[in-house]
Amino acid sequence: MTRFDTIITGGRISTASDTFQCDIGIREGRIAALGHDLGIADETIDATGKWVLPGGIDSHVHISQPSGEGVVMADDFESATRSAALGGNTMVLPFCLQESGVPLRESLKDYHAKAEGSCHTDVSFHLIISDPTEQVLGQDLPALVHEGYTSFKVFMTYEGLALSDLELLKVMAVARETRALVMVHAENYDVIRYLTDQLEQAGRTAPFFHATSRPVIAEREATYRAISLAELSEVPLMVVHVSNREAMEEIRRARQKGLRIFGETCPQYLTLTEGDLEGLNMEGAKYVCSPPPRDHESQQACWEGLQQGVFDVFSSDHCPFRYDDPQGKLTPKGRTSFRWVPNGIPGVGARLPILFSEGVVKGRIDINRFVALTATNHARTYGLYPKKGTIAVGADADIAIWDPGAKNRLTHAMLNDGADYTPYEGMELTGWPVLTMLRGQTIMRDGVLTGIRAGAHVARRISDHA
Ligand code: DUC
Ligand code: ZN
Ligand code: ZN
Repeated sequence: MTRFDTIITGGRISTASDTFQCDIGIREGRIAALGHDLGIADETIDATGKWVLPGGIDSHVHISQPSGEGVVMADDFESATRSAALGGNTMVLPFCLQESGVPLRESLKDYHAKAEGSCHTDVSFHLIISDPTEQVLGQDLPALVHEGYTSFKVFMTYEGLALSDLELLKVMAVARETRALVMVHAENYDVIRYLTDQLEQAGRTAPFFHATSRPVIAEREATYRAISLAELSEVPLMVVHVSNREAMEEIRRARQKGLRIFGETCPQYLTLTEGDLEGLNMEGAKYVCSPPPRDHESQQACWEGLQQGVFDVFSSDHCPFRYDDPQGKLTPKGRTSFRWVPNGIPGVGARLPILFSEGVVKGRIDINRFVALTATNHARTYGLYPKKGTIAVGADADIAIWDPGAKNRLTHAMLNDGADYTPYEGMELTGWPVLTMLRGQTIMRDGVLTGIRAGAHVARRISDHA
């Protein structure tokens, strides 16, 4: 009988489409067999009473990204992927930011150097296009797509990042030519600038007013505009971090017209509201992210979007800054106005346990939808399927074993990222990943990392949507 490196026995396996009971034989990092009585292996893992799922893929995280003068992101590749592994993930997709005046390839080389040898999970970079020069559009992007960087993020807001409609169209033209997938941060820059100025003039500078300065209208309008530009350009589009019903309706309408428009939402839009930004003193800064968390009705809308398919992917938008730190949320400038509070919150470790508990355990989504939203659809969307994102013979043995009955009160210590808080502190959660396996190697067992840093960069194919 053929020998395996590892056999996982007795677990209940779920993919995006099926649930079944069988053993998994793993050889040389891949799933080599699914069946019963698979024979002998160097190691047997008993998963009786547990769910055996594809390892989570978080296709929207920020790691070691330059964040403005005097501000430092809380995670490097080691700490971010450490938290990811603790939370049942086997892959994350961070961004390589094109910095002003720096050739895109040079930035990419820097990110690779930082990631090399540090990662507990696999990684693959998206590109953020902040300056679509002729060199970038004509030379760099086509070559980089060819080399496996098959998705770009563009921003419609933020100084130094926001692209004009003309620039968005130029990037989309390259996407059409190369079949790359465009991801868009959709908020109307001028609306936000106008409201921010007004609020500051009225002395309304506390973190709470971050939410006031970025209303639903600003997100809905930009979502509509981005979709229109994608329609004109005949390219698929991923609208990331969608926070509310009105923006969702734009995506839904586009989909009904047959356009290839896709949506992503994140834990903060299911669990937080703008009320969280109201904390005493600067406490509200812990929840400053964009788009901001909205209200309970928006949370309900986002759940419907996850159930009904408006959203294809559920990502963390992990963008961590320490709270009690002058290089983080308490940067001196941030105390003068919400305008300067570092924008983003941590979530890479919490994403899966939150969706499992609030979604699967509470009956809002089934386990197959959970797998689709947290792994399979990320793999399909970003050119990784079927190597990643499913449990099938031939796929990488990227697996998370879940104890569906484990009860935990979430603390930052359990997540162990580089920040000093979690916005989800104290949530009562049922279900927790007890083992994470990357390409056949156990990287986390019972909340403890094994120390194997076998994570590698994965070049991606063209998106299934392109
Ligand atoms: N957009 C993101 O995608 N992440 C953090 C901040 C932001 O504006
Ligand atoms: Zn964004
Ligand atoms: Zn983000």
